[in-house]
Amino acid sequence: MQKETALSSYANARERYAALGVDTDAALDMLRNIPVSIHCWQADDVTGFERLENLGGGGIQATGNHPGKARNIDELRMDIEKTLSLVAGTHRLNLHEIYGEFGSELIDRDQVEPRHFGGWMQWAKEIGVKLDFNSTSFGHAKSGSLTLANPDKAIRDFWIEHTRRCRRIADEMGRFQNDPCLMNLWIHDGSKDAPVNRQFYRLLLQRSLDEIFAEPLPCMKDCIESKLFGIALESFTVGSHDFYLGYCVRNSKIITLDTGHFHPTESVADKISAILPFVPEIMLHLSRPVRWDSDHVTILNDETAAIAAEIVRADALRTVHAGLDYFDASINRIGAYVVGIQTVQKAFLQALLEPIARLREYEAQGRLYERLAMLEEAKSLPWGAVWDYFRLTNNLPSGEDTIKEIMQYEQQVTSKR
Ligand code: RNT
Ligand code: ZN
Repeated sequence: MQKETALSSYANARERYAALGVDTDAALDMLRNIPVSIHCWQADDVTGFERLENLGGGGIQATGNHPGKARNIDELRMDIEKTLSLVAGTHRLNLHEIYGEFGSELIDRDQVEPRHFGGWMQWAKEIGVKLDFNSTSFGHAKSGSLTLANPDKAIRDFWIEHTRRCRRIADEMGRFQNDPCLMNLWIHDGSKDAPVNRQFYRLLLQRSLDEIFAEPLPCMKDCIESKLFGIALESFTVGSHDFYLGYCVRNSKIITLDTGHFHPTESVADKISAILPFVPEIMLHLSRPVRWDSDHVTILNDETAAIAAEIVRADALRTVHAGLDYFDASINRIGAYVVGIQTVQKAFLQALLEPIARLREYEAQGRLYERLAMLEEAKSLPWGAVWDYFRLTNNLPSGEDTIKEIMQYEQQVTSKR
């Protein structure tokens, strides 16, 4: 697209929005400051760099065999740098424990230390990215179907030790980057068939969490993520939404809402204002469930747009954090990243451009037809011109050229792996 065309389209859009009381320049300033926590595991299909045998499993699975997945830390960093060069704004990188720099050492999960992430911290600082973190309890000989809720004390203790160590690593990251590291805890614990001791496992999990969180760590924040069910664990999930919602409310922990972890007709957007009064913060794993928790690339669908709108309407940009969580191995992985990140940004842009003052006025006055009609009008306002201008002013290629650049990177780099 010609620069002049983009500029004049923006000037028109700006005027249209101004007539509705919306300041497009202010919206763009805000958009630039919304970080997306980018999940490191799309780059290599959730493989990681452990020397231990990676067993897969744990209720999650990347499907597809598109060539070019990152095979080592250098390739993964290179792919993340390429991704970041194609998006505007300052973002975060969300690492899993299995992505540590273990070299040729056989480091079991209960032996992991902050030093295994020293290189990551240094690199992240150099490229101006903050880190988030996750403990990893899936894909390990001691995982089975139960980890922190395992009746076998030795196994439970192994995972408690792992998670405690991960919290210390997150704390080191937070201190190093002078910004709290958000550490997510997700475990797959559950069972294929219906158990008769549901409460027993939940009490075990509650006790394990209490032990894990006993150590105060000032530079990290705990987030806990529920799940509906995992593959081969269809009948019972110990860490269900209700369980963690209760746990987070009682213990002031951050709840992670993954858009793939609810019944298909449930709205995660609606949960935000319902939960926010009772928890300190919310972490989001934005994903796209197709029929089930399939971890497809996040796209600009009704759910993503509604979530961004809810956050903006609730004035919760500081307390609700946007992160990505999907792993599609069937397409270009850098492209998958860029689509997801830009989707989140587009959703926030639409939300920031909403003529909210006017809509609220209609609602307060009971002018319900006008509210409905204005919401529908807003959908076809020229937000695309504002988005193009955002790309232009951040020195990014146009949408079409972004696709070309990603294909070029595939030809020159990833296809040769
Ligand atoms: C799994 C959870 C979890 C994982 C990552 C890899 O269903 O969504 O967040 O995707 O920890
Ligand atoms: Zn998730």
